[in-house]
Amino acid sequence: MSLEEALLHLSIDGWHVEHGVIPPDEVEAVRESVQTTSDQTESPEIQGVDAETGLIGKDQSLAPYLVDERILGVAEGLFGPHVRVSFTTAIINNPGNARGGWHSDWPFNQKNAGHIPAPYHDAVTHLTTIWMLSPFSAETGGTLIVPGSHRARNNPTGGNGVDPMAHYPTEMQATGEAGSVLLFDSRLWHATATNRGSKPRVGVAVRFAPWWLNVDVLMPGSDQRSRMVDEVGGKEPMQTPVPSAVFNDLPDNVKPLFRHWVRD
Ligand SMILES: O=C(O)CCC(=O)C(=O)O
Repeated sequence: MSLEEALLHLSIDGWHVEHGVIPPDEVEAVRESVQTTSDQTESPEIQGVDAETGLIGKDQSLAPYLVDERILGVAEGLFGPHVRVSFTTAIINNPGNARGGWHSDWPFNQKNAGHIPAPYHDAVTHLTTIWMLSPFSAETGGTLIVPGSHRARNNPTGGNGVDPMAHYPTEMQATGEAGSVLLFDSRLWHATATNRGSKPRVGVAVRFAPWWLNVDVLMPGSDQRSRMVDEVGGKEPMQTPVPSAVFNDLPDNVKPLFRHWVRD
């Protein structure tokens, strides 16, 4: 699929799967590395799901693939040449994990301290990509999505009348073989599905932000985070900084995506 077609799908449907981004003979090594790095911390929100935040500072196995034109080209097509990565989070859905609630991602999740209040504007502002390091299928728990929901001005985290835990009539699952990437407008309603297979479903969420979107609230110790989260007991995901030693070893074409997050 051409870049133009991918951007069209994203604008109309709110999501798109790009197949074969990580070659089949390389994806196994990335999956093993990410699984080894993940310290099996269960997400406080969803039983059976392990989440490793700030992954790039701990594991760089995915780094060379992030600049693939089929992914970075979309991010730059939406946000211009100074696009930045805002989150890298390993997500491991262990067999039998609970189903999660419908939500839009940061900064549209109305339960986070850092959110754009609903009714929010109708413009693409943040891009979520989920890298499938093992097969995503109906059985293994391919991400649940509601196509077209990115155009709504609110989502089920904001009390919009949709029960976050109920099946939605037009829901479907995004599927793909290992090495594929699910891309979606971060406003798209989505949810964790139950893994009914026998092996962990391994993914990495990499989110992209335009240069003009303030991501400081995600940085531990930042003044923005202090005033919006720490001082008022707010809830907000956190992304640990990238140490300069790690940053210096990243491929040169990957560095621009992370230079704003380097701290020692
Ligand atoms: O792992 C999935 O399929 C969904 C993850 C998710 O909902 C999220 O990262 O916001």
